[in-house]
Amino acid sequence: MKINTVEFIKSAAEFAQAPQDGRPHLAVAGRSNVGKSTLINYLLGRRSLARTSGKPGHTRLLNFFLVNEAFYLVDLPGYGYAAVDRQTRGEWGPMVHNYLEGHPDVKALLLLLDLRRELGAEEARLMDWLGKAALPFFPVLTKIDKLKPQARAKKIRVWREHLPPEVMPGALSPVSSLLKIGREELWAKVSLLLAQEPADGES
Ligand SMILES: Nc1nc2c(ncn2[C@@H]2O[C@H](COP(=O)(O)OP(=O)(O)O)[C@@H](O)[C@H]2O)c(=O)[nH]1
Ligand SMILES: [Mg+2]
Repeated sequence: MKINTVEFIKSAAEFAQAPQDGRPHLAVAGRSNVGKSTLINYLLGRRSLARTSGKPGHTRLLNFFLVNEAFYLVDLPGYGYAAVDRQTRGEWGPMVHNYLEGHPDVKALLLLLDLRRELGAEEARLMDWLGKAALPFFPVLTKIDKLKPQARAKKIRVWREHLPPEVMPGALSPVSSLLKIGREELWAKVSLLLAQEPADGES
């Protein structure tokens, strides 16, 4: 994907503040520290557009980036999937949930998973909920540079085996924002969902 323009549009604390102009949204979700902001910078070819931080829980807002004036890439708060866990209470939990479920332009979600971890109960619940909400999602394994090639390949196989059956084996995208691996493959998977005719009468 060629990135011609990227514009930070806004941070929203509420669903109602999200841009809604007919352009598709691609949301990026995952635990704090999984590498969401770093991946967004890598995907967009910008060094520090989305704020990155080693501190967990840094981002608590929905951050909207307009790409090529065609679609929004949305940096969700960490633990975004806690929104679907009724046991979890949090200020931004319901916000993410409402946004993903209620916004008409949300087309797909990148669900980031740290290669070195294992599928957690929250992620399994989130995938289940996304399936019920009929929201397509793409699992992305982050930080693959953290393991040496042999261990990495083994771990990727384990992830493939543990993902829910409705997730196609080819849907899993291993990436390293650090070593710059996986960008074009990931864009190729999601770009069809983001392709659309320009909206009528738009300025
Ligand atoms: N080794 C390595 N570290 C990464 C990678 N992506 C992110 N990180 C580091 O992981 C930490 C958390 O990243 P960040 O993007 O802020 O995560 P977020 O909380 O999900 O937005 C930062 O210290 C990043 O430098 C990667 O591909 N490889
Ligand atoms: Mg972040």
